[in-house]
Amino acid sequence: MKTVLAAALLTMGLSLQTHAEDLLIKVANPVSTKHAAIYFASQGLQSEALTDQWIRVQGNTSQMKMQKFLESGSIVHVQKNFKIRLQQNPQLQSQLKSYLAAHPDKAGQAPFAAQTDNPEIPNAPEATTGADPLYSKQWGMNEIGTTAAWGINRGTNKVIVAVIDTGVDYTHEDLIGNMWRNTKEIPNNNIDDDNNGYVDDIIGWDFLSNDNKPYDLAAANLMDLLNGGNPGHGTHCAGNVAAVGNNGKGVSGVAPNAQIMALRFIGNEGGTTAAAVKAVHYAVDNGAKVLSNSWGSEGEDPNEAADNLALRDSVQYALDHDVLFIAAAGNSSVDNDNSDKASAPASYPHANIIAVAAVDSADGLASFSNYGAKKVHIAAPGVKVFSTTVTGKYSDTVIDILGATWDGTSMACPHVAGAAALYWSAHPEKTYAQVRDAILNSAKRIASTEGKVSTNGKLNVEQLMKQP
Ligand SMILES: [Ca+2]
Ligand SMILES: [Ca+2]
Ligand SMILES: [Ca+2]
Repeated sequence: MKTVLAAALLTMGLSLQTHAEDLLIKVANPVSTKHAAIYFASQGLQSEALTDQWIRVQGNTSQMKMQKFLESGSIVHVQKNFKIRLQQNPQLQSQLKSYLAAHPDKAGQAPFAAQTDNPEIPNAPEATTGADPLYSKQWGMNEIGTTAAWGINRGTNKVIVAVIDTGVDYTHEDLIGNMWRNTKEIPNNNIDDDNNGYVDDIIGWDFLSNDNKPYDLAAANLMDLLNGGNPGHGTHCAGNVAAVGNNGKGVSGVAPNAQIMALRFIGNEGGTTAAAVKAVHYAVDNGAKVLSNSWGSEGEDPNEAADNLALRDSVQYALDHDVLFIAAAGNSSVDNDNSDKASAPASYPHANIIAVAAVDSADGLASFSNYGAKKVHIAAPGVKVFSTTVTGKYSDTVIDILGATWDGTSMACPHVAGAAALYWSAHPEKTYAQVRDAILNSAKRIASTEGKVSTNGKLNVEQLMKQP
């Protein structure tokens, strides 16, 4: 054990010199993270328990300081707190680059209507009825057969989908009615009534700012957006999962009656593995059955694929609790089966993952979409996708001044998450494996995905809802 750990420390670049480090450490049972935290505090290190087994340690770690703990044999793994980011929209990035090259004075221009962070969480509104007026703009919904699917079952048995992303505009008129409500928590009393470790968590949590308002705060200027900032990503994803259907407003998600649990962990600077782990655990522990994950890494850090055990453990935690982990396959046109730029967590081997590629309205595999005959499973609409957007709007373009549309495996992933919720609602007795099989077995074969995804096809919700 000692040799393994010494090697682990060397890999981490730790030496006898001190370093400002941000590490994730897995402790062996029965050493609790609480006991580990006491030890780290005694060494002048800041630590935070992420789960029963994972602890984040920050500060001037050194091999000297770690030695005693290491020698006790109570550490299983030491790794970096790897950065995590949104899957970038290639069209948006190239248009922004050209625009800012031609108009350098516009770098500070606001891409979106002004937002104030953390608005109050509105109460769930009275239900309204009526056709969704913008439904016809949702080409993807028609392509995957939602109308026929809803004729079979609209998912009245509410399934919770965690949108683990940049947050959600929970004040949006077409989302607020389907936000998950933590009924075990009394709002605004500063007490953790349900004792889940989070005070006044009503609709989810913000793991980036550590507050109870997972609001989708978008990039404040064009330069931030060019540098990978948030285009209001989570709000767009949430709409395709579960915008309220038949409420006379806007659009509809694939699962028009599902509940959206908003978990924010990515901001304009990206996110971290530690926050992702906490978000996944929160989702699983608080009742989500489906996790929608339009994020990941794509080979930025060569050590990550082998070394990010903390993230892999969190996907396993979801699996162990019968929860599906839907993941965007990635937007760098690579083969996830073979490339060292394969996207993670989409390419992890866990049996509860469905990795999703993107297709356009003509059934073409999107040029940016990652693929993989083994590690990518199904395609879904992911080009020029219409949905809810921040500041209460709806659109298929990201910002008004540029033509870039909402493109990405990020947009494809929530369609599959919504489909999982819809089917699971109709068949609450099924296991994650059965729901996953039903989704994959009902895929519609299309030429562009032959040999590119394991099902050779795209999401077909009508056929899915006909599955026994
Ligand atoms: Ca409370
Ligand atoms: Ca917040
Ligand atoms: Ca609607």
